[in-house]
Amino acid sequence: MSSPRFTKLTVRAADVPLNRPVIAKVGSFPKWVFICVDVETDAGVTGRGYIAPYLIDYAPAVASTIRTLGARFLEREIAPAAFYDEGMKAISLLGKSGIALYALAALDIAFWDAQAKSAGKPLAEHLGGSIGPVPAYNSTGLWLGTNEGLEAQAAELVEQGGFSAMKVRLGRDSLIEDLEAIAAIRRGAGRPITLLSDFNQGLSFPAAKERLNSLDDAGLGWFEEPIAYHDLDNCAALAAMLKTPVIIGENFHGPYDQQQAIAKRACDAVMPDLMRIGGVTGWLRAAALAEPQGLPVSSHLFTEVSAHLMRVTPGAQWLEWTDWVHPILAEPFEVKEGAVVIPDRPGNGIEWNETGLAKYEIAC
Ligand code: SMN
Ligand code: MG
Repeated sequence: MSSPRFTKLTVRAADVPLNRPVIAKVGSFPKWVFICVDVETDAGVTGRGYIAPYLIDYAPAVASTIRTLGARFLEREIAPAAFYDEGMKAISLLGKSGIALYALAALDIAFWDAQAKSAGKPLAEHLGGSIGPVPAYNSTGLWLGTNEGLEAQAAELVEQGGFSAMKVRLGRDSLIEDLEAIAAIRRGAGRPITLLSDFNQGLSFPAAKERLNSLDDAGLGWFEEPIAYHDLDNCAALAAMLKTPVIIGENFHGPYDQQQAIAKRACDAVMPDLMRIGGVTGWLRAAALAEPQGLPVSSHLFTEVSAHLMRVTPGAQWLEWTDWVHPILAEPFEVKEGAVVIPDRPGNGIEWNETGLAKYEIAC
């Protein structure tokens, strides 16, 4: 059976309001910008995917790069892994990272969806796995700012899908504030939860040594990105010093960045980001690099496609869950007892809610 032929590319952008605005060391965001890709084929299926490049002002640049890169694959039989390698060569003079890599990832996600759809299988099955529950943590709140209201918010986050895990952003102005935030969340949750923490690179190395040492007995599930992500030597020093696992990875641009972190023993666990790691193909290669080290792998954003990938990832740990894309999805994935349910339909499960997409669409 031949693969479907890629006949038409559509790229759209949407700026979707968030229920709880993001307030983190990397920035504050009342809305989240999505770039949505449709890959039409001659087989009657359309591959879909989205990326989210944070900065709305750059949405046109990202969309234009997707269109330029996508044009080289038009009229060809879809072969995602081969297209990924060819795409990497094509962007190498721009650098195999940043916007060029995001564009490749966006196409790769949609190509895999088209191929899985034409095979009639959910992506997880197409990749050799099975569909089933994916343990997830609620990442839609507990941002920086005042600690007031954290207790009530934690109660809401547990309620929202039976979650037993959530993530707090730490590195507040003082240790006391971090400790108070943790206590408020545990009170609000009302039952034992796994509480993960994210510093979003907000600490200097000396400050991280002090702060993380003081938080090491707080029972947190992990310390995420305590210091600048590229400072692998000092990440390694922190990982060696602390009992709580140190996790990095949302800023790996492609699998080789992850390989460098592994070689430096910079972390105890990794969390590739579907967009920055290079889409489905990039993820699979990163997962293969983590396995021989026995490193747990968690996901960063992009709940739907990451859920499929976690089903074929050795050492899969926590799926990051947000509902940010829901207003533009036809059928958001369900969450039951704190696990994401992968829908039993062909492909990655992403179809657009065209009304929602039209409502939030912006020029790109
Ligand atoms: C994060 C995600 C999205 C916006 C800001 C911060 C965070 C995470 O690093 O890991 O969820
Ligand atoms: Mg993070």
